[in-house]
Amino acid sequence: METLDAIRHDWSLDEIAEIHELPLPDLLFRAQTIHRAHHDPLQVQGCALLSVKTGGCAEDCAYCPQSSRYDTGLGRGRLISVEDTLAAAESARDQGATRFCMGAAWRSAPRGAQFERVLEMVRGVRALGLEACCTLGMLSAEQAVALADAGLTAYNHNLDTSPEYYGAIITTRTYADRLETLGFVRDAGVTVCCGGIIGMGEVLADRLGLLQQLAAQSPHPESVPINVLVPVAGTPLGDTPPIDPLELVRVIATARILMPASIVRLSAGRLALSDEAQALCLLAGASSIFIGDKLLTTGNPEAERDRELLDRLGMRLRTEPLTVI
Ligand code: SAM
Ligand code: DTB
Ligand code: SF4
Repeated sequence: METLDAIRHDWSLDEIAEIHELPLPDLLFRAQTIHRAHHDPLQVQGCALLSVKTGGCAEDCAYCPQSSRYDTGLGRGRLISVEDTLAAAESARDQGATRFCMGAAWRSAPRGAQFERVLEMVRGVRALGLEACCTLGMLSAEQAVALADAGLTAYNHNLDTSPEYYGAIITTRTYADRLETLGFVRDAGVTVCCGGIIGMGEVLADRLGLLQQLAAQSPHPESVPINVLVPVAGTPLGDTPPIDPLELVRVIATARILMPASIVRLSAGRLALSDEAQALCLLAGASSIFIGDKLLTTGNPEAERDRELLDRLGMRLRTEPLTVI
């Protein structure tokens, strides 16, 4: 048998399926064992999200309320100011976040004044003592280096699903496009935040395929957000039925086992989960949540409610940033 927590990039789909299909007590035990060897099991990192440019995106991601192809009532926003961004970052810090993620509904990060403004936002967020993360769509190698020079901690760029199911969800860009941007981010020395979404009508093999692709990256992404689809009326996936939360627990535990040192984040979709389901996700090895009542455009539990939940579990928000670069 392999060493339980060896860092590997060559997991086969059969091996991943074997882990994912373990009896839940065995799966959770294995995930906890690995989690405790690499992470503090009582601490959760709070991240905050801010949409710095909302809606009007040219891509056709079937889950996304910000695509200009669907009528979700969002309109077409402009890039907000550095001042507004830093005010939001400061209040996120006051609520207990140590990582601040700025999202923009762009196919690719723009050049010129708007990009310069994003760099200014990154510098300002770092100056507040927060980790800074951006998700701006595709990047060039030069843009990745400029973000690194501004002090960016992490870049979020999700693979979303398996290569096989990808085409059913997005047609306007490819898996290879995503991997290319991730390569630029890695080469620039910025940490990688890369995960996906479950509950989009995919089959089990797609979840296993996504996990295989995430773990195949070398080094593993430092941060792996696992989102549950938030169905938004007007998008092609607006009527998708909810998944069994225990399926989310299995995906989180499997990610935990495949990528022992990575931070697995329980990301979008928590409003639809019971406190008990969220507790199981944390036991399965998730050690980060978004705090604050808004994700990018959809809702998230109130910070106060999350504090109460962590209290009831005897867990707490980390007070220090996790990633130092
Ligand atoms: N435009 C950039 C991009 O796609 O890379 C950045 C912003 S995009 C909204 C960031 C991520 O949010 C997507 O990759 C997707 O994984 C996630 N996301 C978007 N809409 C979602 C939804 N309705 N439910 C769950 N996750 C969602
Ligand atoms: C990620 O994986 N989840 C976050 C973050 N990366 C940018 C985004 C979730 C968005 C959920 C839908 C919305 O609020 O618009
Ligand atoms: Fe645009 Fe990102 Fe939404 Fe896709 S997920 S439509 S790229 S904002």
